Amino acid sequence: METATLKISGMTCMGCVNGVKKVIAAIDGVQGVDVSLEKSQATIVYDATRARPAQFKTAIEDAGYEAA
Ligand SMILES: [Cu+2]
Repeated sequence: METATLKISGMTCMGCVNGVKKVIAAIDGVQGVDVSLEKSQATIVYDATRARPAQFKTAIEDAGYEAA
């Protein structure tokens, strides 16, 4: 398993956090996701043979936030 950390901007409440969690968790190969509103950060544990960090960024952006 690999761990990716992404900085997310645009999250303002727990609804945003849950929305981000949901889109990340829906990606094939994602084992676990933790999103911190305080740190504006997502920590994602994933299977590198099935998912790529670029997909996380795209999913977050599609959900309406900025990811880096
Ligand atoms: Cu919100």
